[in-house]
Amino acid sequence: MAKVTLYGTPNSRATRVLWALKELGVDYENIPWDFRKGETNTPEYLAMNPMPTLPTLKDGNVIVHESCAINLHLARTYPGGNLPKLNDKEMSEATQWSFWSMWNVERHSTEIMMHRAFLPEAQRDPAAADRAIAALQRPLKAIDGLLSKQQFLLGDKFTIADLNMAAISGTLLRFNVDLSSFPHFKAWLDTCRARPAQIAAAELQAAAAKAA
Ligand SMILES: N[C@@H](CCC(=O)N[C@@H](CS)C(=O)NCC(=O)O)C(=O)O
Repeated sequence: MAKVTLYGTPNSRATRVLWALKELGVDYENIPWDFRKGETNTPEYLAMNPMPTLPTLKDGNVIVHESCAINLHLARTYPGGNLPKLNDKEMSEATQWSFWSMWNVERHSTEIMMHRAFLPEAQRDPAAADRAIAALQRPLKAIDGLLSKQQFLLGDKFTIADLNMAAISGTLLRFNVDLSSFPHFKAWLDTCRARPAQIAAAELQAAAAKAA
């Protein structure tokens, strides 16, 4: 029997969790429910996550939603595979960078994605995407500065902190956001996203998108 169950089509933020599961080598089952088909709007799903959003993870009697929180849970509970075991200080820092990424990067990258692709054409506002790109400049400058001094967010090793931030930052590549002013961030992002576990998760996402 699989150790954990991940609810969410790979064609969603569940991909982030698939990346972590593959890095850690945790045995999992994926139930590919899709919000686009109303599959998360059922009493069964809403009992696990009061929002009909993906993903959600069930690990024994622990149920966690929010992709970055799921990944931190997995890294803490199943250290191993390709990810180093973190001590308490490092886990606090990984939590910090995960929250940081959601507020400083994902908030804006989601806006870009909505206004460049996901909203019905009549509702898209190119100026909103431009404002989101402008808002990204300050956090990207900060993280570029940090990564000019060290290889990864916590120092010299790839950790769940890098995974969460690089998973979130993938949207910037997808929508061709100009990263030329942030060469250290771009190099770090390319390194993270070249990892075999990320490539495997991205393949699952592409297959799910194709089948949809
Ligand atoms: N911050 C949440 C975002 C969850 C989320 O919005 N997921 C999208 C799929 S990528 C969703 O389920 N959207 C459906 C909806 O908003 O109704 C996370 O990282 O897990």
